[in-house]
Amino acid sequence: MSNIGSYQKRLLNFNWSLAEKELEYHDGDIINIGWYCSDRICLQGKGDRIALHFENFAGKERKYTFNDIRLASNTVGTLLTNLGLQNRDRICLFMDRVPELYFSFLGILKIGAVAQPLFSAFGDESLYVRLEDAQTRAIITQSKYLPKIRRIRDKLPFLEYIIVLDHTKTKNLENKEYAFYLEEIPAVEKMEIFPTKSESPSVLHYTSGTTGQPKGVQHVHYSLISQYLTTKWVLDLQDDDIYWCTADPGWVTGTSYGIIGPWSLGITQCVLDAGFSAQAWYRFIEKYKISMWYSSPTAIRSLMKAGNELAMSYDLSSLRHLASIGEPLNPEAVIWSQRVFGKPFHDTYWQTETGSIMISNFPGMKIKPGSMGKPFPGITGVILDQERFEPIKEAGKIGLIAFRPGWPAMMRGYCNNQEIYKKKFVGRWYLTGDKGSIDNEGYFWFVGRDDDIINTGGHLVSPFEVESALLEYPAIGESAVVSKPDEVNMEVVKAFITLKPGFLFNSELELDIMNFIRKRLSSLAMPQEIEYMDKLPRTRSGKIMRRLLHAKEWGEDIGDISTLEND
Ligand code: 6R9
Repeated sequence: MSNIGSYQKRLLNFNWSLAEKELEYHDGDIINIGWYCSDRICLQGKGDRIALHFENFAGKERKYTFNDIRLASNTVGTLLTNLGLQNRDRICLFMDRVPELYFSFLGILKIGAVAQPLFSAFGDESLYVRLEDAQTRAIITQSKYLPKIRRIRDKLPFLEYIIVLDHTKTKNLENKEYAFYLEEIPAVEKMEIFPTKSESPSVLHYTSGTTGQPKGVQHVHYSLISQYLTTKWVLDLQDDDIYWCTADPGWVTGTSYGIIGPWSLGITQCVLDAGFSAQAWYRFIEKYKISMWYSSPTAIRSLMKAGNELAMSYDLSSLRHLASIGEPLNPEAVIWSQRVFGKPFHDTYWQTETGSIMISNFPGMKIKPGSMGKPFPGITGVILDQERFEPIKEAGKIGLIAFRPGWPAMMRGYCNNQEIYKKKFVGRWYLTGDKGSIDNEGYFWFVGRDDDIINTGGHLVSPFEVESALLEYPAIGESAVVSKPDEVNMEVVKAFITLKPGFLFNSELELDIMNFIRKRLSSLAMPQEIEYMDKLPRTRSGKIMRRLLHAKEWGEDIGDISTLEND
């Protein structure tokens, strides 16, 4: 029996107070995610239950009970307080998926500070703009990332603490640097948890914008209400489940459903801190007897590529429920998983901004492969007419995917960017920036984004950011960035460039530019192909016509080009 039972019945008289009741929260109470994910579970008598099975790329294993994570997050919290950090300070987590990342996340929340998780794969520039924008006061990292931080810290006047959490003897510490080795610090049994309230800031996630720099999406502690209930009803986590969310906490999926959801329910989860390989993933499922698996379409397509035989050579019979997030889940992937695992992947749809799952295929619901499913109870989702912003009644007609604001995990603003935040709302609706349609049975179908953002393997990349970085390369005159089709990642980054006089385009230069972007931004933002042009197509008003380049890559009709500049 699934947790949600009947979706239809849950829709009737739905109220979020149901989750509040289960979490014993009353309006106006203290609510602290760090406490809910550790102390409360221990108070329920589950302190000895495994909270985290961890394994790294070298096969090193660790396991931690809920009591262990309670103590470790107390220890980090106390350490931060002793250094002089306090509530509302922004503290960046810049680490691989090591246990210290998870403890620190809870520890930061316990002192009422704001956790700002960033991918450790980010290059100098990507890291710098996010720390600068958030006026981040401290960064928690691993010794291997110190050189990266040292290169940019002089440009970051607000950054007062660089905390290395994996070394006792990091040699030659410099100004503002502190090193600790958690295993050697006496565990802190009791700490005063900061009395955060529902609207106190909790997590700050950066997401790519269409223009300008990435935007910091601010969440609050009350998000727990949505994250708890969606984890229970959509991911269907049950007491004896072993859960694996493959997402990195640098991405919202890795916090909402890779920390907060499962741990607020007291569920055992597994973390594999290693790059993708089909063998390693199947072995991991087999070894830990994973029963609930939350992954992404790109990973699923990569597994499909690795072949059925490989999947069949492992004992994957522990798998009970599968779900997917981040990009369109193609129907073939759903059908394939049914064939190979005996279970379909259940697509879910949401965003950094929404904080929790908005649309999904619920356990027990008829799955239409290719559809995202139906809105979570309490969520009003519509398709709006693109001109009048009125809900479209007609089944199958394409428009903008929008929601009625008011669910607990909705973002509370973009950091330093109230203007762009306001633009996300029209009338009574929050605009997702995605296009889709609803069929005659109320299922939502994704069509595409309503902007230029590139979704490569589930990661959003802003063409603007890549174009700006390209212009910093000495030989490049102009740049335009679009997506191009890709079998596994659905789309990848492609750059068109012109060169300054005196430079010649060849494969050596192309490789050097690629490396330049990988180091400055990240491997995800790195163009997979760079095409040289004498001149970029522009509108009469001088804007680069990305639309034209995009159509060329996707073999689409180029549409109206009447504004294209003539020679
Ligand atoms: C959680 C997360 C959000 C954007 C979203 C949409 C795309 C997410 C999808 C999907 C098709 C799905 N997206 N889920 N597209 N089908 N099931 O992914 O957050 O990184 O902010 O991305 O991803 O375009 O607007 P985020």
